[in-house]
Amino acid sequence: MSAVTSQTLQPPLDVARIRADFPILHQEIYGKPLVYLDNGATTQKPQSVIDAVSHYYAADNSNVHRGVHALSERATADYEGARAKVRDFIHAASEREIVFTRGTTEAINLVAHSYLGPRLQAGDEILISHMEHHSNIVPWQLLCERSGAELKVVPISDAGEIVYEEFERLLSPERTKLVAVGHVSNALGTINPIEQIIRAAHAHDIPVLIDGAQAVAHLPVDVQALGADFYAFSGHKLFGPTGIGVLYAREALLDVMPPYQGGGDMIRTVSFSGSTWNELPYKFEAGTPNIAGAVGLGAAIDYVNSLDLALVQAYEHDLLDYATQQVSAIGDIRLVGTAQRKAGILSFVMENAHPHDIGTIVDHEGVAIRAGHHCAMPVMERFGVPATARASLACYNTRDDIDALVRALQRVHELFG
Ligand code: C6P
Repeated sequence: MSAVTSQTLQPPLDVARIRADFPILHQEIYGKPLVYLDNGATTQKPQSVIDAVSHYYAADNSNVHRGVHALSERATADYEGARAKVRDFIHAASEREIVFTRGTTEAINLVAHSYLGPRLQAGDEILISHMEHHSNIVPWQLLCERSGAELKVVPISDAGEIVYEEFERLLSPERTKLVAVGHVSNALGTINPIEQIIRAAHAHDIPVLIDGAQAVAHLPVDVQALGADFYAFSGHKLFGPTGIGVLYAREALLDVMPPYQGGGDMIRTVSFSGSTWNELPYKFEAGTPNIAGAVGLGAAIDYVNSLDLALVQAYEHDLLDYATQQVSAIGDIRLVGTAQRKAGILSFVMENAHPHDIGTIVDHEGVAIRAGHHCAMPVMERFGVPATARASLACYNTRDDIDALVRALQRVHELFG
């Protein structure tokens, strides 16, 4: 009998075809072919997303949920169609659980303001990890300042993994009111054991927010299978436009949360004696929303669905292994973030070159990476560095891209080494 499984029979990712879908990739920077390795900051957009946004403005532009005319009906159908795509993409139970926001940051602030804010008292605790992005730290700090609650931080190991025993120790059945952790760390690439974290928190009825900003373009996400109470992500890191993002929240939670902002569309009735709120999810979408952004996000989800995220994940895993090997072989490089389970992020420092110098020199070789603290200053402090250089992968990157990065880093090594 053949040992070949249906898995091994799957065609590999057709990266040449994927690259052809992204017009921006086909250009030169300083006379060198562009190698885009800054996907953690934002991903590039396929032609289908650019076309969807352009078609929306050229053919359907109008306001949503308001007009009785044909254009408004079309715009509303486009906008709500995008919501249905998001629901299916993350396997939410209902469109009522999909709130459009400006991005991950606003989604987390919405939870801080409308869910946790009204519940938090002095003596309560919010539990996060040491590897969070500032968007999953500062909203909680602001709440703690106002309420007298305390922010508790789970330490991370030298490899950049959550110290799980410490998480269990810090999770207090009496005091912890929310656990908020990233699915994938933007500074280290670590994939956190969120299934285990959610199970442990739920054993004490503690809700969990997952910051999925760095996950959704790289791993399949099923919010119901995970049991996540809140899951936040940004469209622009998922091949969609900037200025649009999603807060997924369980309907039972959204039901009891007060509105985040007041204005048009979030009300049912308004009078000077008091107002009443629209049904879910509109209660949380005050004012004219980013309709074109939602349309673009819907097209981005169609695009990702056409690829198969499980294949993408396997491909990027292989590319990360290759990049890790090749980059570590360069003399004075130290990797920051060496977790067992990682997504396509390679953060590193060089003995003699500041990350900003690394970023500038490789840019002149056509290679775009990010250098800085990556909005994760506590991670930098934990690893004793002011900043790192970071190459972050997407499904359109190739081994040739990694080879170009390595050549550019060798140039840095020659100059500073
Ligand atoms: N990280 C990076 O280069 P917004 O800005 O709202 O779309 O996403 C914020 C955010 C939240 N959580 C994580 C884990 C993130 O990585 C980001 C954005 C970018 O790493 C810009 S700092």
